[in-house]
Amino acid sequence: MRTDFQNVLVEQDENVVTLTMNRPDVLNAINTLMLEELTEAVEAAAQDETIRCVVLAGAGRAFGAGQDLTEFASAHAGSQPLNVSEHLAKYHRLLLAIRHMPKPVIAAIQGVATGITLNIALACDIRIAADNARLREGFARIGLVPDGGGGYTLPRLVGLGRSMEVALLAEDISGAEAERIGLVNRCVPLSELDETTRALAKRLANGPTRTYQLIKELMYKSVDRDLQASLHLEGQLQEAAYATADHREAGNQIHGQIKASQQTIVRRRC
Ligand code: T3D
Repeated sequence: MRTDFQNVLVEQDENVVTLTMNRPDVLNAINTLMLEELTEAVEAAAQDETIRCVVLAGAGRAFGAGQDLTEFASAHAGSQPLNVSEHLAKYHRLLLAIRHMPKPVIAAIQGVATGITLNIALACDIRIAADNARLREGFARIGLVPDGGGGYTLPRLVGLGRSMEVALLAEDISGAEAERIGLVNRCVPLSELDETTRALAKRLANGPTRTYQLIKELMYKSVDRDLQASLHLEGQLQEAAYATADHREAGNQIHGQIKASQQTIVRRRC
């Protein structure tokens, strides 16, 4: 995949690719170019079969400070008012590309993660936060509703009551508190963030990628369905999982182990 982006660093280590939002001087605030580049990189990672896990990170001392407000302000000041739906559609393309990624996506969050950058992290499958993380649904502070899928992901991750508090008060949430309420999966010391993320990414990259894709589909579709529909989907996806080489291989191994243990029992009985 392309690696010569201006605002996104692309580093591949074996089957893991790390996409790093790279405007550290402005805490990785997302401008038009970064959004285009990140979307292109995420879509390319989805297609690239040498990649089996994607990590999203921020350069410097922050994960990201949300939409670039200077770019936003110039759009507001211009003679043409910003077409909000068109503007948001570009973010939606990125969010859907992350959600539909046929392999796991991990967000590694250090320092500030606010506004739409936080909501991009919430679209990822797993979030690891450093203990210096400051997560904030900052939209209400600038008179906006949580966009970038926040209205969807937030209540599903932390529940409706808590998501109201998070969105209405728009206060900083520490990494430890984010772990406690389920906004992130794990909070680790900053010095361990890279290593923890790398180890998890490698573990996932060495796992059954096709099965992970099916698990993602099952989980994400099921949160929007009733039990009956989820059970129906589960049947369809399990059929696909049964057909994978990973399942056959694991099944053969387990079968071999069971046979071996049975033989031991038989021998003991003799
Ligand atoms: O529909 C849409 O697209 C709109 C959607 C918007 C969704 C959103 O993302 S809403 C949230 C937007 N983000 C914010 O409101 C955050 C604004 N930034 C801050 O409140 C503070 O910078 C932080 C609390 C994030 C960090 O504070 P601190 O003291 O650690 O750093 P700083 O000194 O404020 O920031 C460092 C630099 O980054 C600074 O530039 P300078 O002065 O050194 O040249 C600052 O202006 C710049 N920066 C920080 N955030 C943004 C930014 N520049 C552009 N846009 C930003 N969002």
